Amino acid sequence: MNTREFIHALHDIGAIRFGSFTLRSGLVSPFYLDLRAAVTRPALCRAMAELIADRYRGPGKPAAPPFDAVVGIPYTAIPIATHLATLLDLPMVMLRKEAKAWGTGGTIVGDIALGSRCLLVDDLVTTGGSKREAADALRAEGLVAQEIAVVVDRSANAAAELLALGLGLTAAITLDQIVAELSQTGKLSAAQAEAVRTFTAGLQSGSGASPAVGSPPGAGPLSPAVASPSAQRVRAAIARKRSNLVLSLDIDDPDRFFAVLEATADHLVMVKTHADIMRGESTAFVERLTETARAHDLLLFEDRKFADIGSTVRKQFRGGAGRIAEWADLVTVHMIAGEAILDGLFGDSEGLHPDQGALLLARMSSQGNLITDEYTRRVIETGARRSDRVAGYIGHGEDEADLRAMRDRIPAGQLLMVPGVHRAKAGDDLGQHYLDPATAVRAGADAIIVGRGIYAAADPAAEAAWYRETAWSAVRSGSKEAR
Ligand code: S5P
Repeated sequence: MNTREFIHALHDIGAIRFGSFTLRSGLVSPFYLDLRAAVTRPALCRAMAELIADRYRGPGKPAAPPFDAVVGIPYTAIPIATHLATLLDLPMVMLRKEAKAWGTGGTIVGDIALGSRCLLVDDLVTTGGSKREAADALRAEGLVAQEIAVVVDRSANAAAELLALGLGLTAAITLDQIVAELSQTGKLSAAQAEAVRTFTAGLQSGSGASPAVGSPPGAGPLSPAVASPSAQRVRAAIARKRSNLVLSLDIDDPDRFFAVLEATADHLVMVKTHADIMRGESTAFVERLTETARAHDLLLFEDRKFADIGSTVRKQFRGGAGRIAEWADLVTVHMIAGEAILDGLFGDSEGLHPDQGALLLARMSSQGNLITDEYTRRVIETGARRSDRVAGYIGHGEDEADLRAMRDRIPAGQLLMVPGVHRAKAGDDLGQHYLDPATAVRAGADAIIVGRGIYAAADPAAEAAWYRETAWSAVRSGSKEAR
């Protein structure tokens, strides 16, 4: 069952309903979501486990998921976690709601070694609060809460909130996807869809039933939150690897490229390529690249900067020697040709991974570039609407305040990735303008992109370690301030 079929199946059995529902908190919600009826149906229960498992297996993913065990949170998620554990071939344990006062005590049901890295599984995430408690309970048992997987993310901002605590969040589907799919097929009116969006945005700003969910460092109140599966995947990877460093490996010799990548990979969340500069045979390069990415749990980001009409970019993305669609988790896109470029790239999802996404160039680091404030605003406006495939934006600024002002325009749920980062802020002789890594992160960058600062250094591994540590500690201090 694919994502679309799954959404319709949930709707058909009444697991997702629209109307007016009074919640336990007294607040009136325009939708109702309850997966209890879904887990009792074998096909749906299997589909939920498979949709989650797909986030951890398949092309470009590590051969073995980076966990030692799957942990189900009672009650609805237990059957889902059981299926999932079988699919991922991992042991499964359960986390009791209340600690047992008799026998050997404890909250864990099952046999699991101390220090095991756990994937916590639940049916829904709304604010992230109960997930935080579950992670604390696991830690109290001497286990490592590595990541949380849910079937539906109906939150406005739980992923960012959990990430600030070092926890990745992966969702099989988001509320936004449900709304988009049911709207497109006429099962949801435009007014109902708008009511759902307004309601979740209200939860985000703290005006709703739940406690204020809080914003990630730098996310301002100007744009309502959106949900983006590809951004979530990046956030989960950042939490897993404890790194928000992207290496821009603009080296054209394959042997040197892989030597630097192998030496630095464990410090990186992602490697950014310009595959078209690589010498030699592209199939061999891509094979080696995907193998290395799998071995080191790296995401692949092809900085292709698509900029043409929809029909041309579709061919550039899917075909040619590069076959970018087959391996890149993220690609860059210039929106100069208009929104149809996103339809060209992602409109036909056949063969694409559900989490493959785009980063839109909203601002550039090069001096004299022609991007205006109005252009940046419209890029973000479009990207927010298309958050099903837009993970976020490439941005830059003159200084911290300038970059933060841009960050404040980006909806929570999407990413700001900042290139043009170097510890010596000098720039180059071809118009590149640099920010230093801590400044970029303090201003709200979710990840920094560093090229020559690392690969042109005498010791790229040591330099990557420095950039990683500098950017990561800026995240930590930023999230403490935000709380
Ligand atoms: O505005 C931009 C956008 C991008 S994607 N400025 C940039 O520099 N980039 C890319 O980031 C650029 O294409 C290059 O691959 C990298 C910066 O490299 P560095 O060596 O200057 O760090």
